[in-house]
Amino acid sequence: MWHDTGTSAGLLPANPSAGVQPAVHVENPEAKRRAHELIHSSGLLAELLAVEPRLATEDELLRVHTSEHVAHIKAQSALPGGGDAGDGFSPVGRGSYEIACLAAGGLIELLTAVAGGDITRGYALIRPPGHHATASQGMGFCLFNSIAVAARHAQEALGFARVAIVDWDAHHGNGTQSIFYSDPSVLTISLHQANCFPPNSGWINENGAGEGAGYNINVPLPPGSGPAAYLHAMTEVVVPALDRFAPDLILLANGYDANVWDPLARQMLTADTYRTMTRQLAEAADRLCHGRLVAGHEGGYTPWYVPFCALAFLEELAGTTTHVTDPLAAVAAGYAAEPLLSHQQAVVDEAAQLVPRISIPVVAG
Ligand code: 3YP
Ligand code: ZN
Repeated sequence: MWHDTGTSAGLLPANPSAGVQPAVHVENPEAKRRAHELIHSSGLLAELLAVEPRLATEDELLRVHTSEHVAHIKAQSALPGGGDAGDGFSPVGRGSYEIACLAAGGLIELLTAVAGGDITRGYALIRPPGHHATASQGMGFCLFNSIAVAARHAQEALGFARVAIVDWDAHHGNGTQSIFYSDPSVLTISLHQANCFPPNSGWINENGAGEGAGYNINVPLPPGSGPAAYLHAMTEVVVPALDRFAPDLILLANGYDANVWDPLARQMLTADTYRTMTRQLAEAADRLCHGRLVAGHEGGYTPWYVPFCALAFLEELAGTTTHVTDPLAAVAAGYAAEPLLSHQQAVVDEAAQLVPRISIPVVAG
């Protein structure tokens, strides 16, 4: 929570002489801190095993990132006023290099606990987010691609051959896609709002290349997609793809910015949708990989609703419930009841046609 994104105007750098008044950056601790406090005050935290994070080492980052990118973040982070990760609106606060290392290292430590058999499922409530960061550039508030660093660590240090990464953040997981685009040993699947962020990224025809052809799937859902569209995508694309791939581990890039009140996307999910999607993933993990399902936090910018989405997610992940129910469910009921519309179904059904391209890959080496 000490990753300092500073005073900006929403997602823009403040610029008083151009009329852009300083305010708080949209990627700030509030939604995450309130999620943690609800997980605590609901009593759920007391039922969980806490895993202490550590800094990811430079060598661990270098499994995914270029040395130039790591050096850039380190240098920006050493400046008294911080700097930027690469695109002009992804602030690197003073000391954010170490905090980004802690985010990636938190996922690594969770995986270590999973590999050691202490736990089968875990959630790293981390920031900064990571799924937009490519090998050589930070963007979209992301410095290092924590979920990608975790996937490589799972393979190279912990002996998991096949890793599936599911990304249901409202924005395209472009960084993760690009890092594993030619690699059939890491299946990447992103559900997102079509053409939201990054612009012109995340189309169905981005399906992997070379040896990795078929091992990247995008489901670019139309703006306005709600529970029906997302659950159709889970049932018709994500779960069948996981079944064909038979991963040794499922990682989840878990953003809550497809929630109905998020300012940075136009989707309509509720806390209950996250609960249902989590159950689907957990059942797949139970069936395919001894229950191993590890999530890292990504986006989600509604401080008064993200906590209820995160609680629903974590209750379901832990296989329990608390006395706290979503107090906004009744308000969202109309949006949530939106039926599957034909233009949403068409996208999902087109993506579903890619699933048979997946088989259990034989990876040399
Ligand atoms: C980055 C600039 C405009 C949208 C924003 C998206 C950040 C995010 O939550 N990515 O998953
Ligand atoms: Zn997002």
